[in-house]
Amino acid sequence: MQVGILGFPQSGKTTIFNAATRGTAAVSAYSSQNKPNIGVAKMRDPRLDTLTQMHKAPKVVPAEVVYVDMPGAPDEFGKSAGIVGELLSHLQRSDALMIVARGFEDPSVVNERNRIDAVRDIDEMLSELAFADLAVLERRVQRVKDSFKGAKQTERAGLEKEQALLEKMQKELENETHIRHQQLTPEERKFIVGYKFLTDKPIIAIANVGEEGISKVDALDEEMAARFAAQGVTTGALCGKLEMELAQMSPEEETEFRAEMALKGESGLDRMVRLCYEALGQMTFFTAGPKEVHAWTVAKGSDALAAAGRIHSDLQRGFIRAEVMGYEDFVECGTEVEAKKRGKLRQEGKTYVMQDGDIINVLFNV
Ligand SMILES: Nc1nc2c(ncn2[C@@H]2O[C@H](COP(=O)(O)OP(=O)(O)OP(=O)(O)O)[C@@H](O)[C@H]2O)c(=O)[nH]1
Ligand SMILES: [Mg+2]
Repeated sequence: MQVGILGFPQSGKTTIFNAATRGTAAVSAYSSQNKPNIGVAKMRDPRLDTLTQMHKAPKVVPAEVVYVDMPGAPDEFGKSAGIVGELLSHLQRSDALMIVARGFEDPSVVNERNRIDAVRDIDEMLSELAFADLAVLERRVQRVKDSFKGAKQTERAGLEKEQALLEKMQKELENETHIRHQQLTPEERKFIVGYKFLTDKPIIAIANVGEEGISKVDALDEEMAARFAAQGVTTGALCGKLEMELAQMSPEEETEFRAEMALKGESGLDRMVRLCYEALGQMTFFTAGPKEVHAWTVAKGSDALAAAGRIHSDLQRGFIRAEVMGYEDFVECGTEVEAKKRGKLRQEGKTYVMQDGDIINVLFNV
């Protein structure tokens, strides 16, 4: 799953990218970079550690999130030039979007936005995303109208339907209802997939507060949630600079530091990954054995066949059945043999709906 990070110049996008991916991309007090940074964050999950211990497995593979950190694009934002070009195509390719808004005061870091106001910046950024979709919709409506001229009688009904749909979406988007939250039929949803609308993606908005604002994080968290929940935007406040420094420490040092600073146990990094993951409606399942313990993600509500396909296309193609047990059950039983004895290791077919934490072994034949 890919998350695209965007925001006004100098808001701390690359800093937060580094925090999330434990990366070391250059951050600077002026916008210089014009290529996106791409990095991978491992998803921490305590269940993974427990399973690894129980199986004494030498290899652990956490689930991953790919982050793409966009350059500041000073010419493209806030001047209603819209989101275009390479930036647009990176965003279109992402499964979720993360808006980073500046919430830190620092006279040494250029600020083109005259006053620090994360809520205002997020609001404008959301408008930019909506504008980008509106531009696509307008162009498409025009094209449909143009094609009426040469259209055969049989094609007209389809074109009329398309025009009505696009205009309905346009109107709702103008009223700030993101495409993701518009009432569309499954058929209509299928029809628009190819457009890769930006407001059809889950959006997470992060306020990047400075060390000096750390005490205000909870209040800002609440303010943002109240302001953006109606639009279906997930929000959070954190200190990017501090998180980046913590992400570059060893896990032991990090834990110690957090305790000293009385920071919440969950790191900003873990929290962000979790927000993305929840926004995307994903859940985790495991494959676990003496050789390897592996965490996988799949959309909530997926069946065993889809889960098998996440592991390998052969498992999906040659699916016979799956042996499934819940994480809690396995931990309680201690071993697979015991789980089987107590009837906790179940035989399930293709259509079994996967539950978060399921441990699965797919029997297959290709
Ligand atoms: N004081 C302070 N400075 C920060 C904080 N977060 C980021 N910065 C600084 O702000 C400057 C810009 O940070 P970046 O992470 O490069 O911001 P960006 O949004 O990626 O910038 P562009 O890609 O150029 O648009 C750097 O000098 C950072 O060190 C913070 O929480 N506090
Ligand atoms: Mg940057």
